[in-house]
Amino acid sequence: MASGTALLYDEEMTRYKLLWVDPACKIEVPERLTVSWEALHNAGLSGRCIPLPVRQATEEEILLAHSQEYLEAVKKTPDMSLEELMTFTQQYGDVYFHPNIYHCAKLAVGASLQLVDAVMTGKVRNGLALVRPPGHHSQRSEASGFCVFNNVAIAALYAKKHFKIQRVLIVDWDIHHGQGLQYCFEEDPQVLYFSWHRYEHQRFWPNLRESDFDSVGKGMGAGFNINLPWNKARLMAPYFRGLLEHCDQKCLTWLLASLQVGMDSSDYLSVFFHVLLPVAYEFNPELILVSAGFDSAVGDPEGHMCATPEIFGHLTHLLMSLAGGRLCAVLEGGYNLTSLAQSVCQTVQTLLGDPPSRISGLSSPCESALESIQSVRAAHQQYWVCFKNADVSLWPDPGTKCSRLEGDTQAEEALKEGEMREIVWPEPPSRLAPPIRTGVTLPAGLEDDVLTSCFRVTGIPLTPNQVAKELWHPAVPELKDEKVLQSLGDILSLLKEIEKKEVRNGLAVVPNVSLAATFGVQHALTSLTDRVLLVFLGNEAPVELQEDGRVMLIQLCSTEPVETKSKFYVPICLKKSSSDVAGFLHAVLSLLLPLAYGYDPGMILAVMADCSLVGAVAWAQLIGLLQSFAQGHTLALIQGAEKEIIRVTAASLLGEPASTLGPLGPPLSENVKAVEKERQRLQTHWGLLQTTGEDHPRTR
Ligand code: Q9C
Ligand code: ZN
Repeated sequence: MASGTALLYDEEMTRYKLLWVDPACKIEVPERLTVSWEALHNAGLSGRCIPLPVRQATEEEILLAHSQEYLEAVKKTPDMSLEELMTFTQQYGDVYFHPNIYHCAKLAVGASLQLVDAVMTGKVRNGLALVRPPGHHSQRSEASGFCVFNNVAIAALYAKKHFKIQRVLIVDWDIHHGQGLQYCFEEDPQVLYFSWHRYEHQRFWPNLRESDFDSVGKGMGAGFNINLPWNKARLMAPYFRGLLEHCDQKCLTWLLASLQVGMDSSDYLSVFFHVLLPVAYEFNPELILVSAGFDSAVGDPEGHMCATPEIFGHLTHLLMSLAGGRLCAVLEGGYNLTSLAQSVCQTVQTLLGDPPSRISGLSSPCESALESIQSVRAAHQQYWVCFKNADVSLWPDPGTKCSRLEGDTQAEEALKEGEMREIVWPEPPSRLAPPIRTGVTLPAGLEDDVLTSCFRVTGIPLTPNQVAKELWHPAVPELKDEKVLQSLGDILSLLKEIEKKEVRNGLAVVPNVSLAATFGVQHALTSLTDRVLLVFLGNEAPVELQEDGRVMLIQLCSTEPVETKSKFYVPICLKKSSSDVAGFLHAVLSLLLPLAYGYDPGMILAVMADCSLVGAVAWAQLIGLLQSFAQGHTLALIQGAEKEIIRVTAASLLGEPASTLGPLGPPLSENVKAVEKERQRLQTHWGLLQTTGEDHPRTR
């Protein structure tokens, strides 16, 4: 299995800049690359990456996405005078040329192709190309939005051509719509393009009608273009100015901070759970390209969003379970140098396999984000079975909202006033990872390649007395069983290693999984954390857990569970779940992940009590996804000793990408119903479960 993270960078790409006055272009500066590079160096991250040489793209490669005429025109720019460059620039929008930009643009494409080569040949698992100029706005015969050649478009076409792959997913998390990418692939069913972007009903650049959610692709490519517009910012317009006038300086600062004009981490994650990830799993990509623009992070002068840099660690992690982990990130925008550098570091650290930071205080997506989510799910309902049963009663008519609203001008002025104020946010905490990734305690005779990379932990068998002291319910018959007492001693040692920060996560194969789970939860609450998430696959979960919110139990079972009103107990009854992989995945993406992000546990227990409930591959995917939480502190407990399950669990805990789930059919409708029932029940408590606007109370 491929391992390692490639980093592509060449100082040469800092050697062009804006040579005249243009307010629209002054933010695209060479320092964008140098600060990113230095931040990676200072955080000790670049040293852990595999450096790959950057090369120039060939003309043939550039022609994969661009016209001969356009290439010939750009080719002449190195010899142009300043005046000629200015004139040449004027035919395009929001872009500038420089005598050295053609050279840099060839390096930016070449770096992206080198990365694709390394990932597709298995030389590395994933990587990042730090490049300038960016690419996603550039079109067949047109430069646009600081972009000269479309790096990611060429990378996708190159991957299709040279590696004969049939499904490439492009995730464009830059805050602008990559219209160049959309135009390039809108008729191509082999390239799924997803973009979210600041839109404001067409009032934000590039102001295109076709950036709205109803542009779903054309012809054979219908369904393979997904636009999620952000429309929030100007809603306060009529009130904003008046408020500002009656404020003193301090009150003004507070007001601007609290009147979020941009989307935040809750909005971004909701879109991943309820739009991108379901489609991405159904699409089953062989390669993921990320148009990694960081102007979608807090502090950016273009995006004005509120998501902190940590979110990119999570977005990256959520994608790493797909395509066998083959992920190539290519820099696009990002204009606040501090925010950009932090976001780049978060992305690379996740690519390297370090656990993402915990994110606390996640709430509901805002009303406008919910409207966008609902709209895009409705628009794509006919193309993706994952949306078949989605509740999409409301589908706002696009195109009716793009006229200027009353109060727009005032709001724009007010926003400008806000823009001049410096936005501050806390520096992301350092993501220290314990020296040992995975500790295991196993019965004798279980040897395997994967398991040899794990750290063996053996404990001293507990006495029945000790067990009684640790447990809430001491009257357990198995107490005298030596094997049980040994396994509890093993788990105790494992948890102690985690507590000492020597070991990140663990796997224990145990004879009595219910008892082990109760013991593990109880001990974790005593010594490790105040919130444990217990994910239990089996019919007999230890449900007699405290009701004070210190434990959240998500149970996947095959028999009808007891009715519950608790917001910390989530039973999901799935029929034939081992064959209904799509139903299982639906439960994970639309219920389990949002709940876990909302709960923000300090420790995860993932318990496999009944191997017949879910196949090894689906389980391995779940274990991978769960490592988004609790700084990677996952303890997996498995009943019995089915070798394949043990092997894939250890591999996932070690950070190896799980095998793909393969093409997914439609989920069983009764399973979708079971999941939906729980989602409906819980969505007022856990806002990240929401997928529709209006009829549900806002919690923000
Ligand atoms: N304030 C990239 O992020 N200027 N390009 C818009 C409206 C164009 C952004 C002006 C921004 C282009 C790669
Ligand atoms: Zn951008």
